[in-house]
Amino acid sequence: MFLGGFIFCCLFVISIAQDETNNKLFPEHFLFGAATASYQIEGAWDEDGKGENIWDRYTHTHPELIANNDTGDVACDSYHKYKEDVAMLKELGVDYYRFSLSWSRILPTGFVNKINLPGVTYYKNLIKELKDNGIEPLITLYHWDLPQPLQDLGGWTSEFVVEAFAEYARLSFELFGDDVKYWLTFNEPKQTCLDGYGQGSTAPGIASPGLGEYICAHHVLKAHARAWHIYDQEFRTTQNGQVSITIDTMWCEPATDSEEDVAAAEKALQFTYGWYANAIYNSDYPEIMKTRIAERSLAEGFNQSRLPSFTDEEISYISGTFDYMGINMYTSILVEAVDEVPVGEPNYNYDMGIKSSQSDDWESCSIYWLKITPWGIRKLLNWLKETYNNPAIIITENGVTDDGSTLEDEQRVRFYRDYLSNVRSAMEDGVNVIGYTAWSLMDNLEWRQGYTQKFGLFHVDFDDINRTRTPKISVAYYKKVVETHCLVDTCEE
Ligand code: GBH
Repeated sequence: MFLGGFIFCCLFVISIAQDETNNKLFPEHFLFGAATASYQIEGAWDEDGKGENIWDRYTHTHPELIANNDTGDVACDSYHKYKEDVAMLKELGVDYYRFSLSWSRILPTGFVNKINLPGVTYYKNLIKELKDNGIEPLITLYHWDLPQPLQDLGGWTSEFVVEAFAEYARLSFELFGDDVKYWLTFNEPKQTCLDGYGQGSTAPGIASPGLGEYICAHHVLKAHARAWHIYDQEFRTTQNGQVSITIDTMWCEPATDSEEDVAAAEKALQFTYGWYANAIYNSDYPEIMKTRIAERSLAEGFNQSRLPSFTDEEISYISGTFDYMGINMYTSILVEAVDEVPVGEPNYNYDMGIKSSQSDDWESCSIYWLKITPWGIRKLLNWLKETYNNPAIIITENGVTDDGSTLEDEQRVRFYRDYLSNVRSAMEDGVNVIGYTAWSLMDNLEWRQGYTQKFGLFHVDFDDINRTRTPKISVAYYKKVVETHCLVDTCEE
Protein backbone atom coordinates (compact mmCIF):
# COMPACT_ATOMS: atom_id res chain seq x y z
CA MET A 1 0.00 0.00 0.00
CA PHE A 2 2.68 2.44 1.09
CA LEU A 3 4.96 1.30 -1.74
CA GLY A 4 2.10 1.58 -4.23
CA GLY A 5 1.54 5.14 -3.15
CA PHE A 6 5.23 5.87 -3.49
CA ILE A 7 5.43 4.50 -7.04
CA PHE A 8 2.28 6.32 -8.03
CA CYS A 9 3.68 9.55 -6.69
CA CYS A 10 6.99 9.16 -8.49
CA LEU A 11 5.42 8.28 -11.82
CA PHE A 12 3.22 11.30 -11.40
CA VAL A 13 6.24 13.55 -10.79
CA ILE A 14 8.11 12.12 -13.79
CA SER A 15 5.15 12.57 -16.08
CA ILE A 16 4.76 16.18 -14.99
CA ALA A 17 8.42 16.82 -15.70
CA GLN A 18 8.06 15.23 -19.14
CA ASP A 19 4.93 17.22 -19.87
CA GLU A 20 6.79 20.43 -19.41
CA THR A 21 9.38 19.46 -21.98
CA ASN A 22 8.62 20.55 -25.52
CA ASN A 23 7.68 17.43 -27.46
CA LYS A 24 7.96 18.77 -31.01
CA LEU A 25 10.66 17.35 -33.26
CA PHE A 26 13.51 19.66 -34.17
CA PRO A 27 13.43 20.25 -37.95
CA GLU A 28 15.34 17.78 -40.09
CA HIS A 29 18.03 20.29 -41.07
CA PHE A 30 18.55 21.60 -37.53
CA LEU A 31 22.24 21.26 -36.63
CA PHE A 32 23.61 19.93 -33.35
CA GLY A 33 27.24 20.40 -32.32
CA ALA A 34 29.70 20.50 -29.46
CA ALA A 35 32.40 23.07 -28.73
CA THR A 36 35.86 23.66 -27.29
CA ALA A 37 38.57 26.32 -27.61
CA SER A 38 42.30 26.06 -28.33
CA TYR A 39 43.83 27.31 -25.09
CA GLN A 40 41.38 25.30 -23.01
CA ILE A 41 42.19 21.93 -24.61
CA GLU A 42 45.28 21.80 -26.81
CA GLY A 43 48.25 21.94 -24.45
CA ALA A 44 51.60 21.69 -26.29
CA TRP A 45 51.96 25.34 -25.41
CA ASP A 46 55.51 25.70 -26.75
CA GLU A 47 55.79 22.65 -28.96
CA ASP A 48 56.69 22.49 -32.65
CA GLY A 49 57.23 26.22 -33.01
CA LYS A 50 54.10 27.55 -31.35
CA GLY A 51 54.54 31.12 -30.10
CA GLU A 52 53.59 32.43 -26.67
CA ASN A 53 50.13 33.91 -26.26
CA ILE A 54 48.61 36.12 -23.56
CA TRP A 55 47.15 33.17 -21.66
CA ASP A 56 50.52 31.39 -21.60
CA ARG A 57 52.04 34.58 -20.24
CA TYR A 58 49.23 35.19 -17.76
CA THR A 59 49.16 31.70 -16.24
CA HIS A 60 52.96 31.51 -16.10
CA THR A 61 53.52 34.91 -14.53
CA HIS A 62 50.43 35.02 -12.31
CA PRO A 63 49.89 31.45 -11.12
CA GLU A 64 48.25 32.84 -7.98
CA LEU A 65 45.37 34.16 -10.05
CA ILE A 66 44.39 30.72 -11.37
CA ALA A 67 42.75 28.04 -9.22
CA ASN A 68 45.40 25.53 -8.10
CA ASN A 69 47.97 27.46 -10.17
CA ASP A 70 46.64 25.54 -13.17
CA THR A 71 47.86 26.32 -16.69
CA GLY A 72 46.96 25.28 -20.21
CA ASP A 73 50.46 23.85 -20.76
CA VAL A 74 49.09 20.34 -21.25
CA ALA A 75 45.32 20.79 -20.78
CA CYS A 76 43.47 17.91 -22.51
CA ASP A 77 46.56 17.33 -24.66
CA SER A 78 44.36 17.62 -27.73
CA TYR A 79 47.39 18.63 -29.80
CA HIS A 80 48.30 14.94 -29.57
CA LYS A 81 44.90 13.43 -28.94
CA TYR A 82 42.70 15.06 -31.55
CA LYS A 83 41.76 11.66 -32.96
CA GLU A 84 40.26 10.75 -29.59
CA ASP A 85 38.36 14.04 -29.62
CA VAL A 86 36.92 13.24 -33.03
CA ALA A 87 35.99 9.75 -31.87
CA MET A 88 33.98 11.33 -29.02
CA LEU A 89 32.22 13.64 -31.46
CA LYS A 90 31.45 10.65 -33.62
CA GLU A 91 30.04 8.87 -30.58
CA LEU A 92 27.77 11.86 -29.94
CA GLY A 93 26.72 11.84 -33.59
CA VAL A 94 26.94 15.64 -33.85
CA ASP A 95 26.75 17.46 -37.17
CA TYR A 96 29.62 19.81 -36.40
CA TYR A 97 32.50 20.54 -34.06
CA ARG A 98 33.12 24.09 -32.98
CA PHE A 99 36.80 24.58 -32.11
CA SER A 100 39.20 27.52 -32.30
CA LEU A 101 42.52 28.09 -33.99
CA SER A 102 45.43 29.13 -31.84
CA TRP A 103 46.69 32.24 -33.63
CA SER A 104 50.20 31.83 -32.20
CA ARG A 105 50.38 28.16 -33.20
CA ILE A 106 49.95 29.26 -36.82
CA LEU A 107 51.71 32.63 -36.58
CA PRO A 108 54.20 32.64 -33.67
CA THR A 109 54.98 36.34 -34.08
CA GLY A 110 51.31 37.20 -34.59
CA PHE A 111 52.16 38.51 -38.07
CA VAL A 112 52.18 36.62 -41.36
CA ASN A 113 55.93 36.99 -41.78
CA LYS A 114 56.46 33.54 -40.24
CA ILE A 115 54.08 30.67 -40.80
CA ASN A 116 54.56 27.74 -38.47
CA LEU A 117 53.98 24.71 -40.68
CA PRO A 118 53.52 22.09 -37.93
CA GLY A 119 50.72 24.28 -36.55
CA VAL A 120 49.07 24.42 -39.96
CA THR A 121 49.45 20.66 -40.31
CA TYR A 122 47.81 20.09 -36.94
CA TYR A 123 44.65 21.90 -37.99
CA LYS A 124 44.69 20.30 -41.45
CA ASN A 125 44.84 16.88 -39.81
CA LEU A 126 42.06 17.74 -37.38
CA ILE A 127 39.83 19.00 -40.19
CA LYS A 128 40.54 15.92 -42.29
CA GLU A 129 39.77 13.61 -39.38
CA LEU A 130 36.48 15.46 -38.85
CA LYS A 131 35.49 15.34 -42.52
CA ASP A 132 36.42 11.64 -42.78
CA ASN A 133 33.94 11.06 -39.96
CA GLY A 134 31.18 13.17 -41.48
CA ILE A 135 31.56 16.06 -39.01
CA GLU A 136 31.67 19.68 -40.23
CA PRO A 137 34.18 22.06 -38.66
CA LEU A 138 32.87 25.36 -37.28
CA ILE A 139 35.98 27.41 -36.64
CA THR A 140 36.48 30.30 -34.24
CA LEU A 141 39.46 32.44 -35.23
CA TYR A 142 39.86 34.15 -31.88
CA HIS A 143 38.94 32.56 -28.58
CA TRP A 144 40.95 34.92 -26.34
CA ASP A 145 44.51 33.75 -27.01
CA LEU A 146 46.26 36.77 -28.57
CA PRO A 147 49.91 36.22 -29.58
CA GLN A 148 52.03 37.85 -26.86
CA PRO A 149 54.14 39.89 -29.33
CA LEU A 150 50.95 41.68 -30.38
CA GLN A 151 50.09 42.34 -26.75
CA ASP A 152 53.56 43.81 -26.29
CA LEU A 153 52.52 46.41 -28.88
CA GLY A 154 49.31 47.21 -27.02
CA GLY A 155 47.07 44.33 -28.12
CA TRP A 156 43.42 45.15 -28.65
CA THR A 157 43.86 48.72 -27.49
CA SER A 158 46.14 49.44 -30.48
CA GLU A 159 44.83 50.11 -33.96
CA PHE A 160 47.48 47.99 -35.74
CA VAL A 161 45.91 44.82 -34.36
CA VAL A 162 42.95 45.27 -36.73
CA GLU A 163 45.15 44.67 -39.75
CA ALA A 164 47.13 41.92 -38.03
CA PHE A 165 43.87 40.09 -37.34
CA ALA A 166 42.65 40.68 -40.90
CA GLU A 167 45.81 39.08 -42.30
CA TYR A 168 45.54 36.14 -39.92
CA ALA A 169 41.91 35.70 -40.97
CA ARG A 170 42.79 35.83 -44.68
CA LEU A 171 45.53 33.25 -44.19
CA SER A 172 43.14 30.97 -42.29
CA PHE A 173 40.51 31.20 -45.04
CA GLU A 174 43.23 30.42 -47.60
CA LEU A 175 44.65 27.49 -45.68
CA PHE A 176 41.48 25.83 -44.42
CA GLY A 177 38.50 27.48 -46.09
CA ASP A 178 37.92 24.86 -48.78
CA ASP A 179 36.81 22.50 -46.01
CA VAL A 180 35.00 24.94 -43.73
CA LYS A 181 31.41 26.11 -44.08
CA TYR A 182 31.05 28.01 -40.80
CA TRP A 183 33.40 30.59 -39.34
CA LEU A 184 33.32 32.81 -36.28
CA THR A 185 35.71 35.74 -36.07
CA PHE A 186 35.53 36.33 -32.30
CA ASN A 187 34.29 34.44 -29.29
CA GLU A 188 32.68 36.65 -26.64
CA PRO A 189 34.52 39.91 -27.30
CA LYS A 190 32.90 41.28 -24.16
CA GLN A 191 35.17 39.11 -22.02
CA THR A 192 38.22 39.99 -24.12
CA CYS A 193 37.62 43.69 -23.66
CA LEU A 194 35.82 44.13 -20.38
CA ASP A 195 37.80 41.59 -18.37
CA GLY A 196 41.07 41.85 -20.30
CA TYR A 197 41.44 45.62 -20.75
CA GLY A 198 38.76 47.27 -18.56
CA GLN A 199 38.64 45.47 -15.24
CA GLY A 200 41.92 43.67 -15.81
CA SER A 201 40.60 40.49 -14.25
CA THR A 202 41.80 38.12 -17.00
CA ALA A 203 44.61 38.04 -19.56
CA PRO A 204 46.27 40.30 -20.47
CA GLY A 205 45.26 41.83 -17.13
CA ILE A 206 45.23 45.50 -18.14
CA ALA A 207 43.06 47.52 -15.75
CA SER A 208 41.84 50.65 -17.47
CA PRO A 209 38.22 50.90 -16.38
CA GLY A 210 35.85 52.95 -18.47
CA LEU A 211 38.44 53.40 -21.21
CA GLY A 212 40.33 50.23 -22.14
CA GLU A 213 37.21 48.14 -22.73
CA TYR A 214 35.69 50.67 -25.14
CA ILE A 215 38.90 51.13 -27.14
CA CYS A 216 39.34 47.37 -27.30
CA ALA A 217 35.76 46.83 -28.48
CA HIS A 218 36.18 49.48 -31.15
CA HIS A 219 39.12 47.59 -32.65
CA VAL A 220 37.44 44.21 -32.28
CA LEU A 221 34.44 45.48 -34.25
CA LYS A 222 36.66 46.86 -36.98
CA ALA A 223 38.70 43.65 -37.10
CA HIS A 224 35.57 41.53 -37.32
CA ALA A 225 34.24 43.63 -40.19
CA ARG A 226 37.59 43.51 -42.03
CA ALA A 227 37.62 39.71 -41.80
CA TRP A 228 34.01 39.42 -42.97
CA HIS A 229 34.69 41.67 -45.99
CA ILE A 230 37.85 39.76 -46.85
CA TYR A 231 35.84 36.57 -46.87
CA ASP A 232 33.05 38.18 -48.82
CA GLN A 233 35.32 39.62 -51.51
CA GLU A 234 38.03 37.01 -51.82
CA PHE A 235 36.62 33.67 -50.74
CA ARG A 236 32.85 33.52 -50.75
CA THR A 237 32.37 32.59 -54.39
CA THR A 238 34.83 29.71 -54.24
CA GLN A 239 34.36 28.55 -50.64
CA ASN A 240 30.71 29.29 -50.13
CA GLY A 241 30.84 29.45 -46.35
CA GLN A 242 29.29 31.69 -43.72
CA VAL A 243 31.05 34.08 -41.34
CA SER A 244 29.79 35.61 -38.13
CA ILE A 245 30.83 36.57 -34.60
CA THR A 246 29.59 35.12 -31.35
CA ILE A 247 28.60 37.51 -28.59
CA ASP A 248 27.49 36.25 -25.21
CA THR A 249 24.83 37.60 -22.99
CA MET A 250 22.84 36.70 -19.96
CA TRP A 251 19.10 37.18 -20.28
CA CYS A 252 18.25 40.39 -18.39
CA GLU A 253 14.89 40.01 -16.66
CA PRO A 254 13.30 43.13 -15.15
CA ALA A 255 13.19 42.65 -11.37
CA THR A 256 9.62 44.01 -11.29
CA ASP A 257 7.28 45.09 -14.05
CA SER A 258 7.71 48.74 -13.17
CA GLU A 259 8.53 50.96 -16.13
CA GLU A 260 11.90 51.82 -14.59
CA ASP A 261 12.99 48.22 -14.15
CA VAL A 262 11.81 47.28 -17.63
CA ALA A 263 13.86 50.16 -19.06
CA ALA A 264 16.85 49.18 -16.90
CA ALA A 265 16.75 45.60 -18.21
CA GLU A 266 16.66 46.82 -21.81
CA LYS A 267 19.57 49.16 -21.03
CA ALA A 268 21.53 46.22 -19.60
CA LEU A 269 20.97 44.18 -22.78
CA GLN A 270 22.13 47.13 -24.89
CA PHE A 271 25.25 47.68 -22.78
CA THR A 272 26.20 44.00 -22.79
CA TYR A 273 24.97 42.52 -26.06
CA GLY A 274 24.10 45.63 -28.08
CA TRP A 275 27.55 47.12 -27.45
CA TYR A 276 28.89 44.63 -30.06
CA ALA A 277 25.76 43.52 -31.84
CA ASN A 278 24.17 46.81 -32.78
CA ALA A 279 27.01 47.91 -35.06
CA ILE A 280 26.91 44.57 -36.88
CA TYR A 281 23.22 43.62 -36.98
CA ASN A 282 21.83 47.17 -37.05
CA SER A 283 24.26 50.07 -37.25
CA ASP A 284 26.64 51.95 -34.92
CA TYR A 285 26.68 51.65 -31.12
CA PRO A 286 23.32 51.68 -29.33
CA GLU A 287 21.97 55.21 -28.83
CA ILE A 288 21.71 54.72 -25.09
CA MET A 289 25.44 53.93 -24.85
CA LYS A 290 26.41 56.88 -27.00
CA THR A 291 24.31 59.28 -24.95
CA ARG A 292 25.15 58.02 -21.49
CA ILE A 293 28.87 57.60 -21.98
CA ALA A 294 29.21 60.99 -23.70
CA GLU A 295 27.33 62.72 -20.87
CA ARG A 296 29.27 61.06 -18.11
CA SER A 297 32.61 61.58 -19.87
CA LEU A 298 32.04 65.32 -20.23
CA ALA A 299 30.94 65.62 -16.63
CA GLU A 300 34.10 63.78 -15.61
CA GLY A 301 36.23 66.39 -17.36
CA PHE A 302 37.02 64.60 -20.63
CA ASN A 303 36.72 66.66 -23.80
CA GLN A 304 35.18 63.81 -25.72
CA SER A 305 33.26 60.65 -25.03
CA ARG A 306 35.22 57.71 -23.64
CA LEU A 307 33.24 55.67 -26.17
CA PRO A 308 35.12 56.12 -29.45
CA SER A 309 32.97 57.00 -32.44
CA PHE A 310 32.81 55.46 -35.88
CA THR A 311 32.84 57.57 -39.06
CA ASP A 312 29.81 57.23 -41.34
CA GLU A 313 31.96 55.17 -43.66
CA GLU A 314 32.95 52.83 -40.83
CA ILE A 315 29.35 52.51 -39.69
CA SER A 316 28.25 51.26 -43.09
CA TYR A 317 31.36 49.10 -43.47
CA ILE A 318 30.56 47.25 -40.21
CA SER A 319 26.80 47.09 -40.60
CA GLY A 320 25.60 43.81 -42.12
CA THR A 321 28.86 41.90 -41.64
CA PHE A 322 27.19 38.60 -40.74
CA ASP A 323 25.81 35.57 -42.52
CA TYR A 324 24.12 34.20 -39.40
CA MET A 325 24.04 35.26 -35.74
CA GLY A 326 26.14 33.44 -33.12
CA ILE A 327 25.16 33.64 -29.46
CA ASN A 328 26.49 32.12 -26.25
CA MET A 329 24.00 31.91 -23.41
CA TYR A 330 24.24 30.31 -19.99
CA THR A 331 22.24 32.19 -17.41
CA SER A 332 20.05 35.16 -16.47
CA ILE A 333 20.07 38.14 -14.12
CA LEU A 334 17.40 40.28 -12.51
CA VAL A 335 17.80 43.95 -13.32
CA GLU A 336 16.67 46.94 -11.26
CA ALA A 337 16.80 50.65 -11.97
CA VAL A 338 19.13 52.60 -9.65
CA ASP A 339 19.78 56.25 -8.92
CA GLU A 340 22.52 57.70 -11.09
CA VAL A 341 25.95 57.07 -9.58
CA PRO A 342 27.63 60.44 -8.94
CA VAL A 343 30.23 61.28 -11.52
CA GLY A 344 33.75 60.38 -10.44
CA GLU A 345 36.09 57.77 -11.84
CA PRO A 346 35.33 56.35 -15.31
CA ASN A 347 33.67 52.99 -15.02
CA TYR A 348 31.74 50.78 -17.42
CA ASN A 349 29.34 49.66 -14.69
CA TYR A 350 28.50 53.24 -13.76
CA ASP A 351 28.05 54.03 -17.44
CA MET A 352 25.51 51.22 -17.61
CA GLY A 353 23.98 52.21 -14.27
CA ILE A 354 21.81 49.28 -13.21
CA LYS A 355 21.65 46.89 -10.28
CA SER A 356 21.77 43.18 -11.04
CA SER A 357 21.18 40.08 -8.96
CA GLN A 358 20.15 36.46 -9.27
CA SER A 359 17.24 34.95 -7.45
CA ASP A 360 17.77 32.45 -4.62
CA ASP A 361 14.96 30.45 -6.19
CA TRP A 362 17.05 29.70 -9.25
CA GLU A 363 18.87 26.37 -9.18
CA SER A 364 22.65 26.56 -8.65
CA CYS A 365 25.49 24.51 -10.05
CA SER A 366 29.13 24.42 -8.97
CA ILE A 367 30.09 27.86 -10.35
CA TYR A 368 28.79 31.02 -8.71
CA TRP A 369 27.62 32.96 -11.78
CA LEU A 370 25.65 30.23 -13.48
CA LYS A 371 22.10 29.90 -12.17
CA ILE A 372 19.93 27.54 -14.17
CA THR A 373 17.28 29.59 -15.97
CA PRO A 374 16.07 27.69 -19.04
CA TRP A 375 13.15 30.08 -19.57
CA GLY A 376 15.74 32.86 -20.05
CA ILE A 377 16.97 31.44 -23.33
CA ARG A 378 13.48 31.55 -24.82
CA LYS A 379 13.06 35.18 -23.79
CA LEU A 380 16.52 36.06 -25.07
CA LEU A 381 15.90 34.41 -28.44
CA ASN A 382 12.64 36.31 -28.83
CA TRP A 383 14.39 39.57 -27.89
CA LEU A 384 17.12 38.92 -30.48
CA LYS A 385 14.51 38.25 -33.14
CA GLU A 386 12.69 41.51 -32.37
CA THR A 387 15.78 43.66 -31.91
CA TYR A 388 17.85 42.46 -34.86
CA ASN A 389 15.26 41.72 -37.52
CA ASN A 390 14.94 37.97 -37.23
CA PRO A 391 18.38 36.64 -38.20
CA ALA A 392 19.23 32.94 -38.54
CA ILE A 393 20.73 32.06 -35.15
CA ILE A 394 23.26 29.43 -34.13
CA ILE A 395 23.56 29.01 -30.39
CA THR A 396 27.33 28.57 -30.30
CA GLU A 397 27.59 27.75 -26.58
CA ASN A 398 25.25 26.60 -23.84
CA GLY A 399 26.04 24.25 -20.98
CA VAL A 400 26.65 23.72 -17.29
CA THR A 401 29.55 22.82 -15.02
CA ASP A 402 29.99 20.19 -12.32
CA ASP A 403 32.62 19.66 -9.62
CA GLY A 404 33.86 16.37 -11.03
CA SER A 405 32.57 14.24 -8.16
CA THR A 406 30.44 11.97 -10.33
CA LEU A 407 29.95 10.75 -13.89
CA GLU A 408 26.22 10.65 -13.20
CA ASP A 409 25.65 14.24 -14.14
CA GLU A 410 21.88 14.21 -13.99
CA GLN A 411 21.84 17.97 -13.49
CA ARG A 412 23.49 18.36 -16.91
CA VAL A 413 20.91 16.04 -18.50
CA ARG A 414 18.12 18.20 -17.09
CA PHE A 415 19.99 21.36 -18.09
CA TYR A 416 20.25 20.33 -21.74
CA ARG A 417 16.69 19.02 -21.82
CA ASP A 418 15.19 22.16 -20.30
CA TYR A 419 17.26 24.71 -22.25
CA LEU A 420 16.69 22.84 -25.51
CA SER A 421 12.99 22.64 -24.71
CA ASN A 422 12.92 26.42 -24.44
CA VAL A 423 14.92 26.76 -27.65
CA ARG A 424 12.33 24.58 -29.40
CA SER A 425 9.53 26.72 -27.94
CA ALA A 426 11.28 29.88 -29.14
CA MET A 427 11.30 28.33 -32.60
CA GLU A 428 7.53 27.89 -32.30
CA ASP A 429 7.40 31.57 -31.35
CA GLY A 430 8.98 32.24 -34.75
CA VAL A 431 12.67 32.59 -33.87
CA ASN A 432 14.87 31.24 -36.66
CA VAL A 433 17.27 29.02 -34.70
CA ILE A 434 19.26 26.78 -37.04
CA GLY A 435 21.83 25.21 -34.72
CA TYR A 436 22.72 24.43 -31.12
CA THR A 437 26.16 23.80 -29.62
CA ALA A 438 26.85 22.12 -26.31
CA TRP A 439 29.68 23.61 -24.24
CA SER A 440 31.69 21.57 -23.87
CA LEU A 441 32.73 18.39 -25.60
CA MET A 442 34.96 17.59 -22.63
CA ASP A 443 36.20 19.00 -19.32
CA ASN A 444 38.91 21.57 -19.95
CA LEU A 445 40.76 24.57 -18.52
CA GLU A 446 37.99 26.84 -17.29
CA TRP A 447 40.19 29.96 -17.47
CA ARG A 448 40.81 31.39 -14.00
CA GLN A 449 38.85 28.54 -12.43
CA GLY A 450 41.48 26.14 -13.79
CA TYR A 451 40.43 22.50 -13.86
CA THR A 452 38.13 22.87 -10.85
CA GLN A 453 35.07 23.49 -13.05
CA LYS A 454 34.00 20.80 -15.47
CA PHE A 455 31.73 21.75 -18.34
CA GLY A 456 32.32 18.56 -20.32
CA LEU A 457 29.96 15.95 -21.65
CA PHE A 458 33.06 13.77 -21.41
CA HIS A 459 35.08 13.70 -18.20
CA VAL A 460 38.84 14.15 -18.55
CA ASP A 461 41.24 12.81 -15.93
CA PHE A 462 43.82 15.58 -15.52
CA ASP A 463 45.86 13.50 -13.04
CA ASP A 464 46.42 10.86 -15.67
CA ILE A 465 49.23 11.43 -18.14
CA ASN A 466 46.96 9.98 -20.84
CA ARG A 467 44.24 12.51 -20.06
CA THR A 468 41.76 9.65 -20.28
CA ARG A 469 38.31 10.70 -21.48
CA THR A 470 35.20 8.99 -20.07
CA PRO A 471 31.59 9.68 -21.01
CA LYS A 472 29.33 11.15 -18.34
CA ILE A 473 25.70 10.00 -18.51
CA SER A 474 24.77 13.24 -20.28
CA VAL A 475 26.55 11.83 -23.36
CA ALA A 476 23.79 9.25 -23.73
CA TYR A 477 21.08 11.90 -23.46
CA TYR A 478 22.66 14.38 -25.89
CA LYS A 479 23.42 11.57 -28.31
CA LYS A 480 19.78 10.53 -28.28
CA VAL A 481 18.62 14.10 -28.87
CA VAL A 482 21.04 14.52 -31.77
CA GLU A 483 19.91 11.24 -33.29
CA THR A 484 16.14 11.56 -32.82
CA HIS A 485 15.81 15.38 -32.85
CA CYS A 486 13.48 14.82 -29.93
CA LEU A 487 13.85 15.75 -26.23
CA VAL A 488 11.38 13.23 -24.80
CA ASP A 489 10.60 9.57 -25.40
CA THR A 490 8.38 10.21 -28.40
CA CYS A 491 7.86 13.42 -30.28
CA GLU A 492 5.14 14.94 -32.43
CA GLU A 493 6.04 15.80 -36.00
C1 GBH B 1 32.25 31.01 -22.15
O1 GBH B 1 32.35 32.06 -21.31
C2 GBH B 1 33.55 30.86 -22.88
O2 GBH B 1 33.40 31.15 -24.25
C3 GBH B 1 34.17 29.53 -22.67
O3 GBH B 1 35.50 29.58 -23.07
C4 GBH B 1 33.98 29.11 -21.25
O4 GBH B 1 34.67 27.96 -20.93
C5 GBH B 1 32.51 28.88 -21.03
O5 GBH B 1 31.76 29.96 -21.44
C6 GBH B 1 32.13 28.56 -19.60
O6 GBH B 1 32.40 29.61 -18.76
O7 GBH B 1 31.23 37.20 -12.66
O8 GBH B 1 28.89 37.69 -12.86
O9 GBH B 1 30.52 38.95 -14.12
C7 GBH B 1 31.24 32.35 -20.53
C8 GBH B 1 31.62 33.65 -19.97
C9 GBH B 1 31.77 33.59 -17.70
C10 GBH B 1 30.85 35.43 -18.95
C11 GBH B 1 31.37 34.27 -16.44
C12 GBH B 1 30.50 36.10 -17.68
C13 GBH B 1 31.34 36.38 -15.43
C14 GBH B 1 30.00 36.54 -14.80
N1 GBH B 1 30.97 34.03 -18.82
N2 GBH B 1 31.38 35.65 -16.65
S1 GBH B 1 30.16 37.67 -13.52
